[in-house]
Amino acid sequence: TAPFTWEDAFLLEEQLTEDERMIRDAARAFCQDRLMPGVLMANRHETFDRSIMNAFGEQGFLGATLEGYGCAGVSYVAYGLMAREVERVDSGYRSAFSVQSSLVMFPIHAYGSEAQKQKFLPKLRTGEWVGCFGLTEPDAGSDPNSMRTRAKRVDGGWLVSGSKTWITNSPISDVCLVWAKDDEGTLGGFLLERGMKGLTTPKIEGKFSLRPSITGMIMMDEVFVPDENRLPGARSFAAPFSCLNRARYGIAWGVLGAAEFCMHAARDYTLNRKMFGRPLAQTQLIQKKLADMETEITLGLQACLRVGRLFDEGKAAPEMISLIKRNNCGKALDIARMSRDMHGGNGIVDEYHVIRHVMNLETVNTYEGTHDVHALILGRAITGLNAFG
Ligand code: TGC
Ligand code: FAD
Repeated sequence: TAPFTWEDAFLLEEQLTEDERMIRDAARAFCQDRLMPGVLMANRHETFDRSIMNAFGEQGFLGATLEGYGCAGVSYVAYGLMAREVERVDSGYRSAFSVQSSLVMFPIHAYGSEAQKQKFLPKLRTGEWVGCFGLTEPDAGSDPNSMRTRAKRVDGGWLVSGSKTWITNSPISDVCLVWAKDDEGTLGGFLLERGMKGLTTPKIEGKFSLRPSITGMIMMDEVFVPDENRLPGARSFAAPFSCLNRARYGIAWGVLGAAEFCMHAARDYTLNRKMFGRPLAQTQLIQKKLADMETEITLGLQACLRVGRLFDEGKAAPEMISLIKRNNCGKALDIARMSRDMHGGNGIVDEYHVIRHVMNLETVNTYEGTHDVHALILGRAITGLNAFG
């Protein structure tokens, strides 16, 4: 009979190319050596180490799927494998990586002018500059179409006014990609640069989730944005949603890295801890929990690989991405909570890292389209009826 490897139940390894395996191995080593040692204190003190962006740049992580401008041009499967390794350490670090790559560099690459690409992409690629993506507003979360931020036409450019909230990296960003409606009600993407008059980016304090990531607002009081800073190719919501497709796809891989960490920790802990004269891992209930974790991680990874291959062939529908984003976030959150429970009292201590993943995954289940919003996207596709009204 064929052997069974619990760490790789469906032999994902065999389904990757040699290049993808190399990228994955390098990403795993970098994340464990460079990111893991500082994460406990970053979480405890709610601090983001800015130099991580430069380190991502040195590793070639930022904008890795893009062609030209010094970017690596790797496959979407390779991008997913990187996200999985980063999020094995922390969802907040994966946020920093995915926002810069999929939500800032991708739209400039896809919808920007040649001058915008030349000006922004090389510095974003190295991490010398940090970017953020401003779509959500205090009164427009799941329904970004109800946004109030406006870009008023003036001589030579636009006066942008409004506020964005829950914006990853905004307090440390050199460039903020802000989505706003113009006088005609057409959606546009505007590149606001640090130092522009009327632009401030206050930090949101007191998060109990994603604490190693910095989150803030973008406040805009008639910020003058010259014509050359509007993305010429972005003319509707299809533009920001095409960015979200890429980030959501990366999240679907990423959360399984967090889930794998939590499962491996639960396995180690219950093998080593004895209660009632035997290892906890030798009890039926614990084995059932490990079997559930193994099943969901294995099915989730296989689904990611399938959608990743379709992405690389240009055949990934947005609903496929909703399916894996929703499923994998929900399952990863369940797995992290289960692992926390299996650690008993120790499970609430940050040194075991599991409670941090539980807290983080609450955010990941909510951002980039909540679990229920993705159900409604799928429901719309299944029934042909739009529940969003
Ligand atoms: P709807 O009528 O569905 O679509 C409007 C236009 O957009 C097109 N479109 C898409 N195009 C590409 N990919 C997709 N996934 C697309 N979804 C829609 C659509 O074809 C249409 O195009 P056109 O050319 O005809 O205008 O719009 P709706 O207003 O009914 O939208 C409904 C809904 C709920 C699906 C949408 O608004 C939605 O996805 N809401 C969730 C909001 C969200 O995900 N926000 C994310 C903010 S960014 C973030 O959270 C970053 S966290 C990052 C981190 O730290 O890692
Ligand atoms: P709401 O839209 O108010 O939803 C509240 C609840 O109502 C949810 O359970 C939702 O599922 C439910 N709901 C909504 N509509 C319906 C419906 N029609 N039917 C049934 N239930 C419904 N945004 C950015 O633009 N850029 C970023 O970089 C960014 N980073 C983030 C970082 C963090 C840490 C967090 C927490 C959020 C971030 N976001 C960002 C915002 C994120 O995308 C939003 O929080 C998310 O889209 C949900 O919007 P909301 O919080 O306003 O919730």
